[in-house]
Amino acid sequence: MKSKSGASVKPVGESSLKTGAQIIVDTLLEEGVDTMFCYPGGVVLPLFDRLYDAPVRFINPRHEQGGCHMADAYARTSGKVGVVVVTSGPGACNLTTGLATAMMDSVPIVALTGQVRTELIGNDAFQEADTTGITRPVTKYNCIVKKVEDLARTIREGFYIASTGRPGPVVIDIPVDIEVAKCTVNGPVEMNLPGYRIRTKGNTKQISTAARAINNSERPVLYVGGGVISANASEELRALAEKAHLPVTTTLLGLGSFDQRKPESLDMLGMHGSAYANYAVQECDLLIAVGARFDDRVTGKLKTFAPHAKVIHIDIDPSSISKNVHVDIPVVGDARLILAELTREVEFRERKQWFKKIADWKKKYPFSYDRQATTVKPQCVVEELCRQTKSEAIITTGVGQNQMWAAQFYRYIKPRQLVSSGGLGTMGFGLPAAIGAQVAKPDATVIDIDGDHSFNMTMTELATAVQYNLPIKVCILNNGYMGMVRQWQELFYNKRYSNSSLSNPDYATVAQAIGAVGITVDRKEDVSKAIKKMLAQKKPCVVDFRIDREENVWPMVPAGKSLNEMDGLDILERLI
Ligand SMILES: Cc1ncc(C[n+]2csc(CCOP(=O)(O)OP(=O)(O)O)c2C)c(N)n1
Ligand SMILES: [Mg+2]
Repeated sequence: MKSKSGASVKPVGESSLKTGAQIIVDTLLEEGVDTMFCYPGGVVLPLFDRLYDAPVRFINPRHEQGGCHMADAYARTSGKVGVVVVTSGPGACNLTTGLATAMMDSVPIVALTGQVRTELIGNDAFQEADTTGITRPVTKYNCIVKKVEDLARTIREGFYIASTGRPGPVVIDIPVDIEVAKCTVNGPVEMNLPGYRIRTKGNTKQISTAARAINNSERPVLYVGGGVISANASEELRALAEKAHLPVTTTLLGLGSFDQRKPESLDMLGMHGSAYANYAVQECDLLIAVGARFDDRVTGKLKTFAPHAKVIHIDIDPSSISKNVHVDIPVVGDARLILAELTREVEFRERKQWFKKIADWKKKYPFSYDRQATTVKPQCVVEELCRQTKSEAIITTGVGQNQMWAAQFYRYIKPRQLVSSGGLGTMGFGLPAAIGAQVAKPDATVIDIDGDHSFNMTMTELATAVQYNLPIKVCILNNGYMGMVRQWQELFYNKRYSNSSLSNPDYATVAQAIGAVGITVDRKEDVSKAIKKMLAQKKPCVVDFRIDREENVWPMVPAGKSLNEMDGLDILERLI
């Protein structure tokens, strides 16, 4: 293997005396890492010096939070582990939001954080922070390396833990003296992690019980989460849904696991899910949950969730089973293997009445909006994006109404196509996520459908996109409000819009100042042309859509209500 400077890189397996920094680089290469998101600082300089010569792509964000979101989106879109390297103290502290985002959405990341010299730890040394203490609740695993001899093994374990079982972020804290200390390294040995056991193959009896329940069911619903995407099980899901003839609804993170153009698709369920998905869940006699965790945004009031249903739950994480909702038939293991086995045992059933009922709900309550309006409607922007990109783009999002419109009005047809912060709901995720996705998929069209205030949080990363010539597209659905907050204030706080609108810059001008293309759209007639122009850009491009300021997201299950108690259905009915 050759480095940037032409020097050959020894595989770590070859026994020789090396510095800690060299061991880190060699172990990363051994793990197949070719791209990293890194921000420097004093205690990681020995490592940065070694990385200078390494055959890896280096992306420098403008803020460590941005770097972590980039690594996260890189992982979500490529299926590989995202790698981020930052300095101690403020660098590591800036990672926490990114780590929590990845933790909540089960995304594999290995974060290497520099630490002050071992002898200074606990002394309030310059740029010292208790990184393992701070990141413990937001990581799947974390540790500090105290001996250079432990370094290679710890990094290998970090990658293994991040990417196996239910994936998640791992932090490895490395004091600077360990980076310069030397030792002899041996090749990888078999992983031995007492207490970390992963069950991949599902229990055969349980699978047969599940198959019987499916065969006997008259009103089944498949409820699919992001776990199906991380398990690369979309093909197996399609096969099961087709063979047994099952309607499929997904969570926000599950979008893309099942082609939304198929007639069996019920689209997204939950607080802002489709009426037909929510009604179907409330009336089903069998709920087959796969790689999903019964989050409160999905279930609404737990007591009345899917009240007539027997529940099958297929998940890699045993702690998810019966956590929120009682499960009748649990199957723990890898969704890909289990779905394939289950498919062998199920039979086709027509379920005419059930599909007729679903078709009626679909007809009565489709996602809709006022198409006659003279203003720029956000839903119209998303629909037009979908039309012009033929449902093929990778979409990232901010958080709020923009995220829900991106979920409702773009049609996702393949896995790893939507990259959105579901569990933590992190505003500011969209732009750095678009950068990470574009790095992973250089030939893809990557579009960040963002909110104005979400974009405000990390817009500095536009400079990163410009520096690395990443032709990402940003569509700001600019309502001049923290729209989702305003919607709640309108509905539940008597329209008292307390601090939910801050002043915004002129985004097109900001984009141009940073070296990107900037476009402003304030007329409905210009939406289509502007999107066409945006899609033709080779440079990063920001389009500021000045949308209808007080548009709301419908339907809505108010917090604490049952899934079938949706507001806004009358509005949807009127707008068809
Ligand atoms: C970091 C962070 N802070 C606060 C919130 C709470 N929050 C959720 S949605 C929202 C408003 C988002 O505004 P904007 O990005 O403009 O999106 P819109 O709803 O207008 O589409 C806020 C403040 C959050 N999700 N994340
Ligand atoms: Mg907004």
